[in-house]
Amino acid sequence: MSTIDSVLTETRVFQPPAELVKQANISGMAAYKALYEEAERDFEGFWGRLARETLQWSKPFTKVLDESNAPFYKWFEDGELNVSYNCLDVHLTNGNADKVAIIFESDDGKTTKVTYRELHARVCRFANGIKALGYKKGDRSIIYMPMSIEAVVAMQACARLGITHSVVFGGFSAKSLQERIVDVGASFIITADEQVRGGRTIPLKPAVEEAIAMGGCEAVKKVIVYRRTGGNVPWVEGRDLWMHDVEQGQPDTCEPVQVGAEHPLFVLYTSGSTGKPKGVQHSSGGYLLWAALTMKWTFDIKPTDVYWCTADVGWVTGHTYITYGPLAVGATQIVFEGVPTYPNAGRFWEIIQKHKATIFYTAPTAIRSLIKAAEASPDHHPKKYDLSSLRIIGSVGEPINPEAWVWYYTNVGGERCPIVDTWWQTETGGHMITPLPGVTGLKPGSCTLPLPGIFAAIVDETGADVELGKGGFLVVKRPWPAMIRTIWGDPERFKKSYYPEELGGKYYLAGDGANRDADGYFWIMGRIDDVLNVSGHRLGTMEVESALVAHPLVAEAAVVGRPDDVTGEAVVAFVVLKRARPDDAEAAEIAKELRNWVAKEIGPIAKPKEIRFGDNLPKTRSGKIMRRLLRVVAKGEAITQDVSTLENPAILEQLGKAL
Ligand code: 7RM
Repeated sequence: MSTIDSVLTETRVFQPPAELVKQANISGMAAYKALYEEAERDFEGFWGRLARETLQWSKPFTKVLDESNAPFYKWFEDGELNVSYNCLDVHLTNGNADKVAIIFESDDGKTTKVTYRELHARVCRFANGIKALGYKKGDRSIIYMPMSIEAVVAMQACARLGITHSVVFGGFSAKSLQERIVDVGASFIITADEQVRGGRTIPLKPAVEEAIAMGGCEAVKKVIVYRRTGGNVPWVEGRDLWMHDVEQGQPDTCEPVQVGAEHPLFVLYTSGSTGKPKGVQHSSGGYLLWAALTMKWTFDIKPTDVYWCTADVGWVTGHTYITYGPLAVGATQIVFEGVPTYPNAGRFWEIIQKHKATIFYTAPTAIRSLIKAAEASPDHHPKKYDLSSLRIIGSVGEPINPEAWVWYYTNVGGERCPIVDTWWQTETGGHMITPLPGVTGLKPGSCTLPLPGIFAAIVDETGADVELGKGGFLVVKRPWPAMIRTIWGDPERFKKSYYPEELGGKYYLAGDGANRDADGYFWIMGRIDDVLNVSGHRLGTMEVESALVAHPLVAEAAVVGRPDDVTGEAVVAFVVLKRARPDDAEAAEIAKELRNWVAKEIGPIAKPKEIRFGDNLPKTRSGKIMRRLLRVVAKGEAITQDVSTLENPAILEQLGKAL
């Protein structure tokens, strides 16, 4: 990641093309400022107006915001709506019925298209089937599926019935899956037999089986399986059902269940600074409002756009910018099953060319890996493809380094597409700080300015504003409709994590360090807590440590992040075994074993890139592990910090050498 100094001396500003400004949904700086000022002048009036204009309410709300039990804010509380109705039914009568909703591009390059009318019918049939099994509003489901039309159908069908879904990324292990099933109290699971990525099949149903066998999942009475490959998978008669059988014979209309605006649409688990992932609970009304609005504002979505977000529905980006936002605004979108490098590193560019995508949204880690790949195989360089359909490109998940930004801007965007570098989090529900394509002059590496209604600021450890140019904690001073409502089952942890007393308990603490330059532009510096960002995925260092110490050989472990050219950060683990420190040959063997162990405990994304063994870990006299020093050691740098508080300074040398 760039240092504060290097980013703040970046002087290039890339202005949006006049053509784009002219037609933009928010056109020009004056229009942006007018909206921002409207929110400042009349906060509730602003949000109330947008909520009425953007969504269809079966029962209108009479009050916009209830702050009486802050930070448990309530938005549009007495209003009622159905999220799936707002994503599907509305398009049956507004001219979008025969418009393509999803262009599905399978791993092996086959295309399947569904219109809004067809998607509506599929969601209704599946929802009717779920209802026939006895599930209803208030129940929770786990969705563990590959990227597919069926995953969107599953999520939308739950939303239609008021069932709170919790999607678990298909790359998470059975153990991670089990923890989420138990924590959210799921009574059924929707999964697939296998997923297909990069020409390989990866089992999903067997992981569900394994998860259930771990115990605590007694509430799960049905497992619904989408048949993706037809591969042989374990089957429990009476409990397991094929998705197509559940849909079979069901009518293709299904009365949407109206829910209060605060009804939990979903719970999505994300890493925090302790070992246990947090179940981030989102609302129905405020969340959907922001999903739809940011599609219009950030992506400037228009009826003729072909939009493509490369995220997986297992992450929040896939929730807001695949399953909900694009459908709420009636967009045509691409859903991609595969990986950026299969069958070759030109896959993304080929898909853009094939479907004439106009908006493309991906992660810096993908861009960085494709830069490397394009250098290695020039045939798959974006310049070899016709990407002239693109008009806006986006970035999400981690800070984008200026070099990658310029490559993306030049080679993918053809120097004509604004890059929307969107800063946001699982907890924020949608974009928070981002350029607007028809408004903002771009500086490579900066997410620029907050959206209208978002009162982002940088404060010191007492909660006081810092001056421009002085780094600090990124906070949001006022609530916003799509914000996290609570941590599922743990309101205390919600308060402590996001509204800490130290900051007066009034501001939302994002957990990122940030800086602002003289133009007021935000520059995100990365996490201030023990959360790593590996390939745009959040990973708690404690989570990986807990996994490591659960291995019978391991006495103690400390995990830190190390900057990495492709993945942004890489996991480095320092491990003390219960037996003597292994010699080199043995170390390689045990390291392999531990990496596989972590993949089994959490998922392959959490595998340490490097494991170093020591007789001990650097600790203070009071026994605290000095991760700050381990970060330096992991980078292979010499320690220049004061180590006088260390109990055992000699250990640093041993860990530094142990490669
Ligand atoms: C959407 C998502 C959130 C964390 C966040 C940041 C980092 C995300 C950007 C970014 C700099 C960006 N949700 N982050 N986007 N940092 N610039 N445009 O990623 O919950 O998984 O992660 O990701 O540290 O706190 S997330």
